[in-house]
Amino acid sequence: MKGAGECGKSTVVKQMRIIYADGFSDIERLQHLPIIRGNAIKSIAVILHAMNTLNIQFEDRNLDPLAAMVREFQSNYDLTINSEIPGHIVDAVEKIWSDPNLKECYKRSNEYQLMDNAKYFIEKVRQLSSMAYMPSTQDIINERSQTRALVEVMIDVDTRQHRGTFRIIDVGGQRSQRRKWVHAFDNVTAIIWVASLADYDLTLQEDQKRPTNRMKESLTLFESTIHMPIFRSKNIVLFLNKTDLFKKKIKTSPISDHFSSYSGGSDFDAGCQFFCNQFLSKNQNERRRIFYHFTCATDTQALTHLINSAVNTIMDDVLYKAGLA
Ligand SMILES: Nc1nc2c(ncn2[C@@H]2O[C@H](COP(=O)(O)OP(=O)(O)OP(=O)(O)O)[C@@H](O)[C@H]2O)c(=O)[nH]1
Ligand SMILES: [Mg+2]
Repeated sequence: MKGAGECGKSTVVKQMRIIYADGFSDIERLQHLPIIRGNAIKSIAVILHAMNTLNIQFEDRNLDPLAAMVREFQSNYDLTINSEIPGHIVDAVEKIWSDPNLKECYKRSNEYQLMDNAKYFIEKVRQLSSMAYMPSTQDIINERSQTRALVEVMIDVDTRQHRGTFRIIDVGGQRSQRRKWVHAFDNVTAIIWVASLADYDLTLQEDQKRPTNRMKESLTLFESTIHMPIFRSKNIVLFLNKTDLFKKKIKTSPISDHFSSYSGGSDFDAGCQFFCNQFLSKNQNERRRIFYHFTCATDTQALTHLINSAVNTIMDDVLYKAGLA
């Protein structure tokens, strides 16, 4: 699994566990609870911070002290010690979230760094804070937790066409993590490259001083990685991900503002194809094959078919190269 930060690699791996293995045990679900609660609190705190930097004030100025209290709580929130969210913080988050000016600030989230599923977690904050809360599968799929090590997962897959054990290596995509990549990929069968379509109007989190467009960084990273000697002849399965977010944002954030050669307006298919071609055109090795899919990695049902198809492609190729097909 490769791709830039936050594009959805770990989410795809979680989905493979749901599709082919048993998903998550209760013990595992509870281990995710502090992260999930932290996502809710962090999301609202990030929007509050953005209100300051974008110079937006609450419509209801009585919310100012509540906002200060929530930000203070978040800055001391240590998910390794105590992940509970007290009732007065939950009340404050709900009141703040109902302010129309805060919602305006939320809509401008491409101007700052907000996790994709912020709304999902903020709107669930009361449920999440209950003592006996057991995270759902969808909570775990929607959660944001940066990968900071090489994570190896073994999954027995069965697509009806093929059966076998897959060793999947999930890497962190942020800049600081990328030097670890080469060591882990000495002998891989294929690369599953994940890219977020929703990145086209976002800037890179790691690069606050010199804003770099995330999609452009993802394309450059793709080009340089696939031409590294150890990957030069590997086939690639390309997941162009976050189609749900892409579909929404192209209506209000024109692609051509960020990619001047694009002329397809707000048409979803034209946008998808444009970015797909951008990736395909980076490949200099004509004998290498790139199989692409447009995905929404948080939608298990829609992803099942695409993952089956990707796994079949990889297995067909293994058998072909071994002379067995
Ligand atoms: N709405 C939506 N959210 C998605 C989609 N794919 C991933 N996400 C969310 O995007 C966030 C980042 O996903 P991750 O799987 O952690 O990304 P990653 O590529 O592993 O990130 P790093 O580990 O930092 O490299 C998570 O909150 C996911 O739930 C998608 O297709 N749609
Ligand atoms: Mg990850």
